[in-house]
Amino acid sequence: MRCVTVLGPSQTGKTTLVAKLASLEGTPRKSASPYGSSLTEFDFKDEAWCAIDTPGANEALALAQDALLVSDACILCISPTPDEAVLAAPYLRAIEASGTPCLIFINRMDEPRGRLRDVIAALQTYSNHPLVLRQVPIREGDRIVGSCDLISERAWRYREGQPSALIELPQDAVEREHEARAEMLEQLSEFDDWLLEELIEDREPASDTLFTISSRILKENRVIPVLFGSASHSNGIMRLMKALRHEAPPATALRSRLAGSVEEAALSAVSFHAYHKANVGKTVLVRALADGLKQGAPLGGATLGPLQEAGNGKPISGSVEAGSVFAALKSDHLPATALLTQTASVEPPDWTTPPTPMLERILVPGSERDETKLSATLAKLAETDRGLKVMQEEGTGAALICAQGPVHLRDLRKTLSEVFRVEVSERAPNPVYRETISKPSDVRYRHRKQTGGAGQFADVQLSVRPNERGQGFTFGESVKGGTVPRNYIPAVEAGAREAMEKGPLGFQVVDVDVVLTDGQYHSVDSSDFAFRTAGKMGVKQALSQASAVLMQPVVRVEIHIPSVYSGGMVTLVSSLKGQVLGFDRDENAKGWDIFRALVPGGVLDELARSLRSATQGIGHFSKTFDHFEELYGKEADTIINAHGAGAHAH
Ligand SMILES: Nc1nc2c(ncn2[C@@H]2O[C@H](COP(=O)(O)OP(=O)(O)OP(=O)(O)O)[C@@H](O)[C@H]2O)c(=O)[nH]1
Ligand SMILES: [Mg+2]
Repeated sequence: MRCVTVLGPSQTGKTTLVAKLASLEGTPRKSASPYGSSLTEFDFKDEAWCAIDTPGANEALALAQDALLVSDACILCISPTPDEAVLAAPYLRAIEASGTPCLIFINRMDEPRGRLRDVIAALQTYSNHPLVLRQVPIREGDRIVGSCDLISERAWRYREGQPSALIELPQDAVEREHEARAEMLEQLSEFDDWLLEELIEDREPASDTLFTISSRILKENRVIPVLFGSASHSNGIMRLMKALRHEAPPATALRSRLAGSVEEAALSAVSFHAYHKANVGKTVLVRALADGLKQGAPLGGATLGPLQEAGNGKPISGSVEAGSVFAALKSDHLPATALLTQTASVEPPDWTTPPTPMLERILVPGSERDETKLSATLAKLAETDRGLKVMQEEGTGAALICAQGPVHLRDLRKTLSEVFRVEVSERAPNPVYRETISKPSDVRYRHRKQTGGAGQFADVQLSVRPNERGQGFTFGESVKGGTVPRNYIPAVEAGAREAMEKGPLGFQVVDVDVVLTDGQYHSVDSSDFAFRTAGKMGVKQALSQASAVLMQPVVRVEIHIPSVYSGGMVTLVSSLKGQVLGFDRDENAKGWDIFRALVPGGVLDELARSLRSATQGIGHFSKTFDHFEELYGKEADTIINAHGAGAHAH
């Protein structure tokens, strides 16, 4: 079986294309698994195929990456509009990183829009691989009525719902065809010395030889051939399928491509998705890379449970061949995405890592029962969804999730509710604020209590001073003459530390130095407890007299965007009170820039939203905490009222 992923921007016709490819001969067998992508098995010229149709949403890029992990080749399906080429950028980036041989199919050619040449030029911005146009359109007025293959030089006229008819190339298309063919040959000759020689000698190579050459060049992943047509009108579909049949590499090539951290000979299979179904447990989708996998056979360190055909869910009784895609049931031991040997599962290559999730939300359970279930369920979901990160909110310990975007979040809540019966509501996480003091303060504090017999007594004199930024809390003592006995000093320090947990503004206090300078004790009534209390209360009092100031987190962000969007980034970052640090070309992705900036922690949600709308959902950022920065005035008051002492007072 050979496996091809169909990916590309939203609504470009991927699902229609897969349906058409799969029904060229016979009836497709389509999956109904609860999986964001869908698997279709079909036969073409006595060979079994599996097509993975991935959703065209930036938030679902991880699904496309997982599909590439098991694919011999992929089809990037795009619209024929030059202005929309940028939408393909994330996919081209993922395809190049994965090393998967790719064909581009420009769909919807029945709706005449920009020039084909402009579409290809715009796409080339995002690809290191030369894009090689393999067909030219035959036009009648505005409409495209057929195509001419540049290798065979055969011309075809489209017929609605029927195979295209072979025709004579119309006179007015001949010149254009010759030009395009010469360009194609020149591109191919860069990867074939024999062809280069032929061209220099001005000889016309035979089309059989050219097919062999172009097929080798695609197997070696040197170029991206470009074909076109219209899926909904069945135009260009047979040509595309034949290109796949002749030019897509066999499954053995995938095995060599994935070998690296695992020796090729030991690589038995690769898993690429998993899902939980109520009462059935974990199902893992797997592609076999070696013969002989079956129920009871060892894989990934345990034995395989029952197997099902990935296409129509029929039980598989015997063993499967290398190249087959199947569903492994009751497979809790298999990771969702991994390279599998008989005895172990190994992390998949780095390029499969999904983009850093940008949308952070706190999930609030609806009931006590949901509360206990929520964290276990989220942990389980994160195991099968690498686009999802699950953490805990600082301070509250509430479940903090990072999702790829609003659609991903909605799907997640749907799974929680429908599969796991956990109901949640959501809120934005509270940014982590801190406070410090801006002037020194000395206090004397006496803790004294007389309750019945034993009393409590401790007296401390404390000098509290601002520390330098980032120094945190420090404690010292300069007690002379044993006014506070040595053994009580650690208790004073512990009390001072406790006072740092929440300062007068309602936030954790940082960058403060406390020195115990003097005090008094009582031989009977003093205790660790009494000195700890005195330390805590004394420092609290000192802090309240030391002009507390709010500190907001400042976060360093790395924004990844196609270069066409770079122009707008300075305004976007400045409008969020961020500070631009600079930008560079992204060495790992052609046509992309990396923009570095410092932004206040409180605007991250807004940054994610603005970036989504400024870049049609393509841009994303990663973040790391940088430092805390003092914040004054109205802005600080608003925050204190919303999250700090002001809020707690209400
Ligand atoms: N005019 C025209 N419409 C097409 C063509 N191919 C698909 N469509 C239509 O475009 C719409 C989207 O098609 P789909 O196949 O669902 O597109 P998709 O890429 O799978 O969309 P997502 O999965 O949502 O990203 C449907 O209404 C199709 O009928 C085509 O070649 N020409
Ligand atoms: Mg679709």
